[in-house]
Amino acid sequence: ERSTKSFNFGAYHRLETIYSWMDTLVAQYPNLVSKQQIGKSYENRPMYVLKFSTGGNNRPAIWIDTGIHSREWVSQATGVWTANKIATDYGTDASLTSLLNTMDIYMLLLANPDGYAYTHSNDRMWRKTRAVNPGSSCRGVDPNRNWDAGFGGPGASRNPCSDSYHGPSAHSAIEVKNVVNLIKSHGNFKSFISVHAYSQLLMYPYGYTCGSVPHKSELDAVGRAAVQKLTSLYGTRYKVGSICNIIYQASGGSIDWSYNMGIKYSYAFELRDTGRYGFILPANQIIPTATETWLALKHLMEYVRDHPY
Ligand code: PAY
Ligand code: ZN
Repeated sequence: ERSTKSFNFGAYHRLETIYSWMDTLVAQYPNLVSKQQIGKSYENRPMYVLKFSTGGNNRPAIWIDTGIHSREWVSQATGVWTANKIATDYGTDASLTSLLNTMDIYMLLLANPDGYAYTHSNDRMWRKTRAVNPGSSCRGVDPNRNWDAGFGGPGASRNPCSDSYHGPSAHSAIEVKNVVNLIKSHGNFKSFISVHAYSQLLMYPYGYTCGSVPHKSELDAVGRAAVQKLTSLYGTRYKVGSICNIIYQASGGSIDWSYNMGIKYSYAFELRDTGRYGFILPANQIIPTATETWLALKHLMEYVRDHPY
């Protein structure tokens, strides 16, 4: 087996390579990291979460998913780097250590495994799942239009051929349903963070309406402080706001669902860049992207740790 030391975090990898790297990480940090299968994808690929935990029983937890849209490769790559960062910094970074002494972190690195495999094998620009849509020759559901939050409303398409096809019903996508089941059965998530690319945004709910969430001022202030940390490293500029207000109206999104489930600290990142390379971000930007994003993630997680509810 390859050791994590020889793994190249500055490259994009295929699903099999990421899955085997996850096993290496678990083997290297058995007292901190474990792997849990949350179900299978439409095409029967296993879906795994990495759980970072120092013990306790169902501690308050932070959720981070990457790669819900398969073509947003810097998202999955940032997830891999971040998982490694959490494992290596535990015990040396005092703040992360204190966080993990009271909370757990769950990471779903490949939230859309079939789509990810397809971006390597057939179509680099594939976004959706690979579900067959009865009555249509077009495949795939947009897994970020399929959540039970304003489902089927504005900013989602009922056309199976659209990249923002919402699917036949909320949580019809097995990949979404698997996450919903885990979050509900766990019941103690305090933060839900979904990582996309690109546009350089840190967003909070809602997407399905431009109306404000009850905690808008807090979410906005925390988001701004997190982005300030991010920008401090290389000057990368981010905007902060609600999905509907800073990108577009989009219904059935994951963080709207998590927020309405009572997970107050629900955020979505849009990582680099602002469109020069877009989804085809050069691999030499993976580590800088992940490193700056980590500063924002850490700020959010520390805030969550220090503001129990
Ligand atoms: O939750 O991030 C969200 C909602 C907004 C994203 C979405 O459409 O689901 C924005 C797009 C994304 O990351 O999927 C932005 C990218 C650049 C796109 O495909 O348009
Ligand atoms: Zn996306």
